[in-house]
Amino acid sequence: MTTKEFNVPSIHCKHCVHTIEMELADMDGVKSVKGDLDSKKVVVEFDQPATVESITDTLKEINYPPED
Ligand SMILES: [Cu+2]
Repeated sequence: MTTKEFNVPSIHCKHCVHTIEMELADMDGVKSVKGDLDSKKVVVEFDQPATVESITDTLKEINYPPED
């Protein structure tokens, strides 16, 4: 299991957090997703076939691109 924290500056309300949590939780290999409105961070626990790259791609597709 890998845990990765993503910075997602475009999170601006609880609906954003909800959308991100639902979309990422839908991915094969993603075990848990916890988004935080105040810090604009999303913590994802995952195994293969999910990867940092595939999670990043999904976040971009739904218009919540992660930043370093
Ligand atoms: Cu929002």
